[in-house]
Amino acid sequence: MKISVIRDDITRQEVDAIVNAANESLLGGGGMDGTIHRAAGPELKEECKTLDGCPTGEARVTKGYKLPTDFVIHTVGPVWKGGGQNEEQLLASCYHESLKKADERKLTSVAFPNISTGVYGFPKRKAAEVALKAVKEYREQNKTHIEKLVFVCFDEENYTIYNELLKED
Ligand code: AR6
Repeated sequence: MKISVIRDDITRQEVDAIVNAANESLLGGGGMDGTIHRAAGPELKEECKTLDGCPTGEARVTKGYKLPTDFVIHTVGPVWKGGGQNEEQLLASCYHESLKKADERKLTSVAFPNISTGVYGFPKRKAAEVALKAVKEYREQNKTHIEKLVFVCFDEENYTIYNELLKED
């Protein structure tokens, strides 16, 4: 599993699955979630309605509809409340659970956004450290089908942080 970083819009990624930073209702929202729903078309929301939501730290899978990706893995990141509410463990769980869902379907390429670092307010550097640690742990502990994992950063700050952390690796 090769880990890389790009600066782009996640809805443009031609991978087997993109991960959506959703909320527990799974019925859409603002930020990237809204962009994904607009790009996928209304059928995505129809399928999401059948899922009955998703608890924070877990993940659910739908088809990608009009997106250039076969699947969307919807995961719900924690809202940052200062760090004492299990936020880091819950964020790590989003990455683990999303990778598990991709592996269950034998997918080979997955694009991740910077979960929780927008509206949910998770400090970006800490979130990037948690994300990288989580995916590397997953890679060490599992026999994965995933060959390509790309972190798609939308804002310059996240892109800079991920480049720094990946260089240190
Ligand atoms: N492609 C990739 N990354 C993006 C895009 C995009 N098109 N648009 C924004 N980002 P956020 P959260 C980055 O707020 O913090 C929604 O309303 C953005 O720069 O989308 O997990 C949901 O329904 C930021 O770094 O997600 C939830 O209610 C990152 O994506 C809530 O927001 C995450 O920003 C989830 O909040």
